[in-house]
Amino acid sequence: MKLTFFLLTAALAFFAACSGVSTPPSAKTAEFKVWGNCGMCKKTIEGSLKENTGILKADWDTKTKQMTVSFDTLKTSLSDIQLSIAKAGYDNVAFVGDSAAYAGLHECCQYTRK
Ligand SMILES: [Cu+2]
Repeated sequence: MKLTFFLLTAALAFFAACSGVSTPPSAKTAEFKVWGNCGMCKKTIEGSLKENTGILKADWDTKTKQMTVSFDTLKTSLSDIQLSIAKAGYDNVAFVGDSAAYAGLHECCQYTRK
């Protein structure tokens, strides 16, 4: 009886710990290149996704220029994400950055375009 109770409690605790993580089953993580220079670029690139409610996590590496993004595939798509970044003026593997937005970037952020 005691053992059953213990097992049940353990199982419940385990389940609670798992469901506590808010990663939906439809979540997906993708990695792609975004051209940029510095920490300010990082803010702009990651900030361009702020209004996208499907984004779970977004991180752009200033050194490797790799964008790692976790998103809910039911709410957004990889090309939606890449398009938002391009609209902020940043070239990426899928889209060429918006020229007007690029021209408005800080001098140090005007990365060398391909
Ligand atoms: Cu910059």
